[in-house]
Amino acid sequence: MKPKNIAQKIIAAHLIEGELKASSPIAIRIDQTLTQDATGTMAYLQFEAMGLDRVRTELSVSYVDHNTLQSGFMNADDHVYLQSVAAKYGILFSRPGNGICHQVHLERFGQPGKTLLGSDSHTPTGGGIGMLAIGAGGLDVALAMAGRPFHLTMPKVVQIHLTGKLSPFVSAKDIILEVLRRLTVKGGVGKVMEYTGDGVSTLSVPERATITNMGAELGATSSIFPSDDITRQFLKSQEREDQFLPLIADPEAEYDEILEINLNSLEPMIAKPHMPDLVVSVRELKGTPVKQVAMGSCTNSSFRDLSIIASMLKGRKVHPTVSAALTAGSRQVVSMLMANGQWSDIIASGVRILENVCGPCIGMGFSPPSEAVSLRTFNRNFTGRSGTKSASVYLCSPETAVAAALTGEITDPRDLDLPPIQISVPDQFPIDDSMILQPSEKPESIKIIRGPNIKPLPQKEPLPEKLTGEVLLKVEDDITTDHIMPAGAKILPLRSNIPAISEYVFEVIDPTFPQRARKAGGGFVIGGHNYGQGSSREHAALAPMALGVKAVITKSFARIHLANLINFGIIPLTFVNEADYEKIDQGDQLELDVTGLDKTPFSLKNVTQNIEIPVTHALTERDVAMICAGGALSYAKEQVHQ
Ligand code: MIC
Ligand code: SF4
Repeated sequence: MKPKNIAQKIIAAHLIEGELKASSPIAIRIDQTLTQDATGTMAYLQFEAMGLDRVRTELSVSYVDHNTLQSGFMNADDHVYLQSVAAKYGILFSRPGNGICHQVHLERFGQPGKTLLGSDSHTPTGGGIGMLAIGAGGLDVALAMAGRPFHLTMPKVVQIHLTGKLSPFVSAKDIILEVLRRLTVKGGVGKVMEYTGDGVSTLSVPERATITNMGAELGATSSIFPSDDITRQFLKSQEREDQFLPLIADPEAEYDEILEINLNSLEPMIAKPHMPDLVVSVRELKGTPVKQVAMGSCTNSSFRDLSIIASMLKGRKVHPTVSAALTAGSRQVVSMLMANGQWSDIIASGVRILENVCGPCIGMGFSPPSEAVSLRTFNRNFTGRSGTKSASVYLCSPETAVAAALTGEITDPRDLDLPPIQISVPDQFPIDDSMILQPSEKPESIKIIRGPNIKPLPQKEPLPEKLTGEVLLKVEDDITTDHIMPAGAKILPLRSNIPAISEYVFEVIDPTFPQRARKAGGGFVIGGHNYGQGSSREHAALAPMALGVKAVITKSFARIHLANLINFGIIPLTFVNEADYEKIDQGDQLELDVTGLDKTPFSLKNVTQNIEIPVTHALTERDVAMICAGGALSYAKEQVHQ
């Protein structure tokens, strides 16, 4: 048999359709799913619409960690709905405050060799424990819960070969920032990043998870580490050693690309505003005044990270010009730090303690002051995501964040002249799953509770033969879903209410968009490369659909957003000749005959400029069928009952 790398091994063991040929369509069986509250309400409304009485996965977990501000009834309504759905349909429910979905899932449920599909783009955090963990839109996760396979393009596999060992005050975050510096936010599209080499054994599971987490910023389908003795030890410390499975690539396994990183020579790195790939060394920005430091998020909130933070803060105070805050990844992490006394060191330093949730990472509080420089141990720094459009957000390691919190300026943590810190991985973590509720034993007695914030799913008509309308917006490369459908404290509570949330589509770019779209009766959007990168939020497709967006024509798409557009019946097209992007202006009238959607390329007519532009797509037969049916939900309803 042909030798396989780790990604290919897991895919082969779960393959339902297709073959292991890079870039060809495949479908895989999903063992586990996770949802979070900001995407979960939609996912469960869709699951309910499929009419099943129970999930058909090995394990499904519903987390509440994003929408926890609860200023008003909306978030709280969603939580109650999610809790009732979980109880009824056989889903575990991680209560608000228990922790950030990816950290808790790693601690309590992640299993080497399994597949995990999550309605959150940072689901690949699970790759740190050797599972194939993939982010997707809520509808795809709902389908997986219904026992349907997940459809994707067979990824290419990139070998990231790590050699050597990190120096003191250089950490896992610096590794992934270096990968982003080299490969950019488009560098991982259609690929799985697989980590190998002797450097792997120097990294603990949570450090590996920091790297696989932020692989999402490469646009990668997933990232994965081998499952080795360190993985076994981690599972043992979580009282789950029986779930260990060794997993390494076959000796002669082939990779589509290779990247070498020597950990010995790596230094602290930092991503500048407003993209995670604008990475330079921390030394290059030395002395930049810093107003805010935010520590935590699913990238850097493990016991290892917070213990480093506490050790560096011990006996020191946050600089008077800096406001610093921290969110722990889970209650387990907090318990550990309380037990070893480090929690007090953090509090004594003047760092503000926030809830164990996403919080500032998604603009849910702790927004920076106007024009401020904010250093964050997070994974995304897109314009406005922090809640302050004029702020400059930089992404860095916990070590670099503490250095700035102490000095009031960007500082290489090695310049603090602190003695090296050794964090020993605990042999045993305190296990307390009391905030993870088990599903009901009498599901038929559970009534689903729907508060007034939960509005029915919007429907879409089957596709007409001809699409006509105006170009409502023309945007550049690397537009994120935070641009298309912003989050933050004001907008996030509307996630279960599509008519209301639609009012904010493209708010960061052009707040007149919703009104113009409605007035024009819908229309088209033109984009550059990597359109829709970033989060998995299907609201970035659903809300434009509700405003009448018919097709999006770009130079290229990001994976999850492309799938979400198809799921909601918006046609994703790309230019045959990239230069034709210049031949369409905002306001132009377009005409598209879609009778032969399955035959490409076809012609897009720019009526205003009286020219024909060839466009194409990479839709599978199944995708075309879904679009013609008016979206995946109506299509799926037929499928699950077959
Ligand atoms: C994010 O980091 O952008 C989010 C919020 O976690 C999203 C999901 C969402 O928009 O609800 C993601 O990464 O998928
Ligand atoms: Fe939450 Fe931020 Fe992680 Fe998204 S990236 S899951 S908002 S902590």
